[in-house]
Amino acid sequence: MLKPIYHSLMEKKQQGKKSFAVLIDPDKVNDNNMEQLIELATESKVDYFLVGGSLVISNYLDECVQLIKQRCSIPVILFPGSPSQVSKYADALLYLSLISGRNPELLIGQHVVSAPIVKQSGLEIMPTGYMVIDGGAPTTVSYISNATPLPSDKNEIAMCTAMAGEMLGMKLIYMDAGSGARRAISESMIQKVASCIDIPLIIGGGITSPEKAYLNCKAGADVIVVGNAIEKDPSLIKEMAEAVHRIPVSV
Ligand code: 1GP
Repeated sequence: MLKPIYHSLMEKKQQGKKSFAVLIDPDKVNDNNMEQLIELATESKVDYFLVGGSLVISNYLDECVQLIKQRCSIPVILFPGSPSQVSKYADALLYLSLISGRNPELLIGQHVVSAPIVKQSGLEIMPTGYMVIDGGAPTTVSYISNATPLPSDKNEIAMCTAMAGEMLGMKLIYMDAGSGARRAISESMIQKVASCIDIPLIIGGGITSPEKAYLNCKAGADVIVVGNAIEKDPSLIKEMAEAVHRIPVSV
């Protein structure tokens, strides 16, 4: 089966190209601000939309994904916080296993329950080793997951976790300090993890400036995800995308 999004991620990784993804929390948007966001994202050459959240309580997921698909050609990747967040209108789904935690429900339990729905969805499924890194304060993901985040200064644990994830067959590693994290993931941790895996590395959580996005890419991130900062100031999209796309030209 053709896996176009993963293929493009691997191709970009091989070429040293970085991607910028805007995270949309369906609880925090409506048709009006989505239109503006889609326009800005298209102009700024955003690579992906990630849609989802640790706690989605509205019914706006399907509509939100459909609106994006009608208005632009930016691929939509689901980033589900629970098995209920599956929309057949998206392009792909991060099939997340919380490998930094020791909560069996999020390592395999919820996957077993949702497997038939996920399989029937027709979405491109991307097995993803999800690592929550301590971001300096409890975030929704750290609370909801009921799992201890990986300490932010334990680069070796992060490296071994990512390596184990890759050897278990994960196709992506997503290191996340959690939405609105006080402290984003350090470049030294990104660099160490990137140096010991061959699969694409997604970094998110608490990235609020284009400089930080740029430094994360320089350290080895392949995809930068920003949600909160763009919710507060959508005009940041352009600068963030430019900072990420500046690599590899200026390294
Ligand atoms: C959270 O990685 C994402 O899961 C994005 O975080 O909202 O802090 O940008 P922010």
